[in-house]
Amino acid sequence: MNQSNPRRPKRGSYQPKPETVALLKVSGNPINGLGETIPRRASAFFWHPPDQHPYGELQIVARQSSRKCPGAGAAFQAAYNYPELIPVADVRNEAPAEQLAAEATSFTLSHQADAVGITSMDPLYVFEGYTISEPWVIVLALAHNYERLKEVPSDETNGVGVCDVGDQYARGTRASYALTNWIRSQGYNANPYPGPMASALLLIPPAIASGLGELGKHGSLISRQFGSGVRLAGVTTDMPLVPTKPDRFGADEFCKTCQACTNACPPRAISEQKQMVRGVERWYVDFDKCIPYFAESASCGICIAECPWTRPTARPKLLATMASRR
Ligand code: B12
Ligand code: SF4
Ligand code: SF4
Repeated sequence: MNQSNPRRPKRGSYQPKPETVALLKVSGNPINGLGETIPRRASAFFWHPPDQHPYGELQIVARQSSRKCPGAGAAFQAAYNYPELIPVADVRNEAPAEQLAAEATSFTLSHQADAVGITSMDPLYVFEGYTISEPWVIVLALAHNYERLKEVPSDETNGVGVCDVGDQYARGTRASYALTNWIRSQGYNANPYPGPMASALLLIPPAIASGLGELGKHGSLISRQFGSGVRLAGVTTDMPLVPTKPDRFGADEFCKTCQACTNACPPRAISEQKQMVRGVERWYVDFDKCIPYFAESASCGICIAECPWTRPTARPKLLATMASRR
């Protein structure tokens, strides 16, 4: 744990405020399908419209706690500054799928995204109650600035970490809207899913399928290029494309013995063992333990900042170690 960061509670000392606990009216773990053995779509809850799930008031508290940090209001305002979408052009670019995939990738990388993956749509990527008709998902990765991210959690005295979160969401908004409009200009339908709200598309599963990284013990994606310090955005489309391959570089294996995030998480929300969730055995974060601290501490983010893969100086050594073990 980063003991020099005065905003982080010492291990084991965090207790949620009674008014926060009072807003956690039902457990989120059954909603997430913890213990369920049959695959199903994820239920829409946090970061969906606050009147449509049991944590609406807690969501408002979480938003307020991040917006009171210096600079965060403007940073998130930029993330919600959605550009206008153009209509789909009448004339189609009839190039082969390989060429269209290469052009879409190069367009995205030259419009603020740091990495791109492509995968075919799976109904399990779409939240229950939503519909997406396009057969392809393009996932965009937006890297955090490590020096800024490691300042989390933020509060009224220091908003550096949460501002970097807002800034990367804003890049995701600009990049995903630019790509959507480019695809539409080529005569194909496309829709952007940039966040910060959850919207219809679950982002980590298509990101893993398209090779942007592996799932870490802390429940976030770990990328070979950026570690855990990375935001995601999506674009769905009916433009013919070619999928990119999954990337296994040893992150899942490394998590089996590393405890950096479990030790750093103030409410001890990160499970040591994989668990069965909606029919898949995988790493899982206890929602009920995470959410009070998340809501009180400007969206926390300690787990992704403390993950050794996120440190630019550590990443090459970890990659080499894991490659030598395979
Ligand atoms: C709701 C939400 C939250 C909620 C609830 C999360 C939860 N797990 O219950 C709260 C507010 C607690 C939260 C916290 C955080 N979040 Co959040 N969150 C989302 C959001 C909007 C929807 C995800 C969701 O509904 N999860 C609920 C269910 C589905 O969770 P789950 O079953 O445990 O599955 C999780 C993973 O295992 C994976 N997953 C889901 N299905 C499957 C299937 C398979 C086979 C696998 C391998 C993985 C997998 O995705 C889920 C991510 O929560 C996504 C954006 C999006 N549209 O996807 C961002 C997102 C997942 N969050 C993100 C981040 C970074 C965080 C935080 C670190 C906060 C921060 N400051 O950035 C913490 C991490 C703590 C945690 N618990 O995960 C990033 C992750 C980026 C990355 N590197 O992977 C995302 C993608 C936002 C973005 N646009 O970049 N988050
Ligand atoms: S975001 Fe949640 S899981 Fe991650 S360190 Fe904070 S409280 Fe723990
Ligand atoms: S901190 Fe360690 S255990 Fe946690 S996700 Fe990163 S590598 Fe895995």
